[in-house]
Amino acid sequence: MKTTFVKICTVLVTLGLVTAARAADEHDALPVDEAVAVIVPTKASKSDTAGVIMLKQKDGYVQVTGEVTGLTPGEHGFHIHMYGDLRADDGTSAGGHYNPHGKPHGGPDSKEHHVGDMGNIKANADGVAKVSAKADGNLHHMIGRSIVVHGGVDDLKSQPSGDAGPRVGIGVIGLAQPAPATAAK
Ligand SMILES: [Cu+2]
Ligand SMILES: [Zn+2]
Repeated sequence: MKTTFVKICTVLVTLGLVTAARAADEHDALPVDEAVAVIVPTKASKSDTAGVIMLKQKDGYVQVTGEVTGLTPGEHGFHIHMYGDLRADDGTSAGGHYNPHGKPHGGPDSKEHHVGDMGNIKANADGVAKVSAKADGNLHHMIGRSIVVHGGVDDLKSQPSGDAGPRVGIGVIGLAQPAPATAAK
């Protein structure tokens, strides 16, 4: 009797594991081709930072494009941060740079750097920065994290985050609607 019970339990556990594994496979198979982060000012910055950043999965990397406005002219640190958590007024609830491989901070062209290290974006005299950056890896793993724009320049070497100053803009990376919403009225 006891043996039968153990056998049944083993079968049930195995079934459970198989089901879980299948669910994980299906989850991984979900196509995540395009994501969007709508940048809003952090409350603490009292800035007008705003923007829309698109993230597209390419072969082995993620292409990051868009525009950020309301910046002071010059360079601003631009990163993917760990969490899509906007609870703190100063953006610190987004955590540190997205760094799944435990690397030191650097620039996108440094030999070693965080996956989230996209260097700086450069605002013109009108405070507008065109964004054209790259992040290594898989867009799927960036969903639910955030993009942060800093008040200062990322020096691409200071640890742990390039001494880029306060977080002035932040946006959660979310799935983009596949067909762009064209003037839905
Ligand atoms: Cu940052
Ligand atoms: Zn970094």
